[in-house]
Amino acid sequence: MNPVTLLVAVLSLVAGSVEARRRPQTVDVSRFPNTENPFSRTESLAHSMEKPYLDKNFQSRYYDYGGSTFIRGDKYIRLTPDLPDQRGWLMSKIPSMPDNFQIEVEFGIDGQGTSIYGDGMAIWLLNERVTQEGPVFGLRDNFKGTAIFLDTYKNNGPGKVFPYAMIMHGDGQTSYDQAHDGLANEIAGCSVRGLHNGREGNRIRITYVQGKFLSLETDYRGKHKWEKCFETNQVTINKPAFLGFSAQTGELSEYHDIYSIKVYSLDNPPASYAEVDYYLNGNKNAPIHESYSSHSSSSSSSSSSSSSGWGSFFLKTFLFILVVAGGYVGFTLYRAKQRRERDAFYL
Ligand SMILES: [Ca+2]
Repeated sequence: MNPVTLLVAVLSLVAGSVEARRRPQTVDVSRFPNTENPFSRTESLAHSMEKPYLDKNFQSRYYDYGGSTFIRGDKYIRLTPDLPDQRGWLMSKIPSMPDNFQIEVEFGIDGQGTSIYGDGMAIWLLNERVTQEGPVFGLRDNFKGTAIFLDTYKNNGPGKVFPYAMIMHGDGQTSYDQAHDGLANEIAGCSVRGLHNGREGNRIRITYVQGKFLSLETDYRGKHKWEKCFETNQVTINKPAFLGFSAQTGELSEYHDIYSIKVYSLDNPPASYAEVDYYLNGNKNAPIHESYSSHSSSSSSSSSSSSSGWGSFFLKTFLFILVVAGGYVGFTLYRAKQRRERDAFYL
């Protein structure tokens, strides 16, 4: 192709992409018109636990608990006290997790130890019901299902700041990588520094939408602001799924308390974490993604994200033209050289 023709073709392609970029790529603000309850969240009472946790016969209809766990109806579900070598668990009796869900857990992890403490807490979505104590945050190893670990003690996690949250999928045979804080099977994770503190109001939220994503958010130290720890599309929650919680201490200790568990089904689920951040957290600078409908967005977020988008777009276009121009000069020089050589040959 003639280099000039090539350049013209490239410029028209660039012009075409300008038109494409004008279409909204922000979270579509018209996708969930019900702003009060955008994803049609419905609480699943069969999974929720709130004070006083137990009925008048001191039973829970939907959960079993064991090991070091004890429940004070006016205060907490204490998975472990701040004592060494404790293992405790709480496990749902019913495997019917909704297809798309949010789990919100309010909890507290603290104790006498101010700089070293351990070992941490786990949230389980298990394909088989496990009520057996063991070395993986209080529950037995070789689990089948998905686990999120809030690891407060660094065994050997180079480069990581602890406490550290991570997600792992267990196939029933793979062991938790105890020596390296789960590194061998970590799908996603983040540092949750500051999570070890005694205040009520520490929360985590897990959002799962089948075939789309799973995200973990935290809100601690009384900030009342959800922050993303991670999102991943590498996790599938298989069924049956028993929701469980467990914790353990070793030589070092801390208490692990749960104040409340709330599980919601998302009947009109978000398609991405960006939609959670936009609709539930009110983060109008949520990461942008392709719009789902032809409605155009006129919110301030679209103008702010598109203006930053324009900056990078012009930079990219400039670099692209530079490369094409460079190629053209190179090609011209090459042709001139060839011509000189040919002329030299014929002389
Ligand atoms: Ca650890």
